Amino acid sequence: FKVDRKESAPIDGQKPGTSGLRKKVVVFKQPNYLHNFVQSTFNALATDKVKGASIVVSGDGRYYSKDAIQIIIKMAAANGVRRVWVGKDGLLSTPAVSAVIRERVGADGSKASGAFILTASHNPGGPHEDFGIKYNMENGGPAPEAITDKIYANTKTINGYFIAEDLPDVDISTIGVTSFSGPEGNFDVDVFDSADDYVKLMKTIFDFQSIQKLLSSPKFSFCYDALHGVAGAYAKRIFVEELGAKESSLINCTPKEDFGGGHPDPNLTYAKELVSRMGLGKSSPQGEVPEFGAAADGDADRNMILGKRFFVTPSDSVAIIAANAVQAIPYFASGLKGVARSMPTSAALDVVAKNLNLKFFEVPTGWKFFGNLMDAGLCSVCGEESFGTGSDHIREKDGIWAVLAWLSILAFKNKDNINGGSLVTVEDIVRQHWATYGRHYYTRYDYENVDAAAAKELMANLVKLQASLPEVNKTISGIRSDVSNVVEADEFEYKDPVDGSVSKHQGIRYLFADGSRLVFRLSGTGSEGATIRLYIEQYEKDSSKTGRDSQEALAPLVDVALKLSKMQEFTGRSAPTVIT
Ligand code: VG1
Ligand code: CO
Repeated sequence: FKVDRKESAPIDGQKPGTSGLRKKVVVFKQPNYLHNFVQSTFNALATDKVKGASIVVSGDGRYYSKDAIQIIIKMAAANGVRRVWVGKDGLLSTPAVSAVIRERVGADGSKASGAFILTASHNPGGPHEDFGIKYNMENGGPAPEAITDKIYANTKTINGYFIAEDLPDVDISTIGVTSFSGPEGNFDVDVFDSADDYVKLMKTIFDFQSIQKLLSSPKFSFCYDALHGVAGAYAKRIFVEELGAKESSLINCTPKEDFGGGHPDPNLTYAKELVSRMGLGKSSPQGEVPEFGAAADGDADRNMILGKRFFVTPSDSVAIIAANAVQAIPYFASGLKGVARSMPTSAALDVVAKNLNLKFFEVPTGWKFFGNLMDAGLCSVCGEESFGTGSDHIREKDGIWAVLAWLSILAFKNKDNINGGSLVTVEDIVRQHWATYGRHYYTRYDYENVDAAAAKELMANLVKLQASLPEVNKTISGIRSDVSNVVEADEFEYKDPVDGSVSKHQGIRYLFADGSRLVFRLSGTGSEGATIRLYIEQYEKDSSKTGRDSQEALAPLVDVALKLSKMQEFTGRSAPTVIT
């Protein structure tokens, strides 16, 4: 092939958000749009991470992925990349990409220096929905802000890109290596099995035999919903082939370009089929309710964990995994290096860290902040309230890992009664945890696609209010007499303890005397308008009061949050789009 240089010019709005660049497919299909972003990324990387390097290109299989992969292959060739690794059919979950970067060794001993991940995660897919792209580094984690800032700056000055236009499209549905020769030597496209490397890694972390025993016990039943995302490509291999679950345990496990028209977000609103099977829906479920249920998002880095008629909040989930990891998961047998959560995530993990005397970190929203801690050996288990849980086995959150972690804990708690005695259930484990550590009642209200200017004003007003806490407390006591006082309020700022970098404006916090918290943030992953997230949390230590309904327990605080922020006045919304 030969290398062509194409003239181009900057296109507005290519600033990567919390997790890469996410826009409508029609935006990505504009001439040069994807090309500009890819070239800007190559230009932001050190030369040796591009020239002669091996890079991974794959994603959750959403609409436009196949076209994008061919474009990126041609641009990689023209930019002097030595090989491109592609998961079969262009499919690799986000955690699998991270695992491939860290673990996979090519036939000739090559290792990947980074990856383009093609996903808009939990956003819907299809011709009128979202596409996305992000770059992950050599450690397997999302590019840090220093790099994403550089990419963005490059998109504002770009005047051309390199592409090998005469390179034929590569068949990515067949495993094998295709070689081409170009002006600077050979260029290979290596199509490989999407699951092999990931499955191998999971087997080094968990005790598959004990999980298999649990899954095959007649007392246990299981349901996994991939919401037609890429998790389906792993669920069949791991849960059915390796661990012996029944095929009928898997629902929506065939990856689809449009996620079957659904919203691939594993929560109580969007994972409808699973929610109803687990006895949590409005109508009564058909047939027996499984003991354990879980779901994933489009790119399989998120997870939702359910018990029989029981929802586990993600904030509780990471705390419970941390509390049980050393006994239940072989990978952690020698102890946890530390634990971390994102700022809006509930403080359930803090209590575990304190009790177990573990290093603890609170970082801004977004997985990229955990990577530095893990690389420095400071953190083993971490999580976010947004259904993200993971560990230092890779540098992304990991949906299937979280399910295997829960199955491991269930297997451990039931190891002596798998044949006789009654099963220790998901609900038992959570209630036991609350009895030991107290409970953090928690809910999140999302206001999606709000007018961007109105959202900004609402946030600015909340910052302004922070100047006078006595005023705020007067307002609050006028709203509810049963809510305690605000003792501190600020905008969250984070100084990375490893590299000293500072991230400002990471969310507005109101901290109450009784440990309750209200947090307001603007989403960084939406593709249209603004999304306001309101996080509400209240701690209950008294074990006789940890069994209340969460929305009921939080009602006074919700009331205060909505009135203090003037949510309806600013946004015109009388109710949130989604409550989790
Ligand atoms: C959201 C979540 C955040 C998560 C991010 C990426 O970001 O709140 O916790 O890390 O999505 O997840 P935001 O800025 O919209 O609140 V994924 O599964 O979209 O890669
Ligand atoms: Co995701």
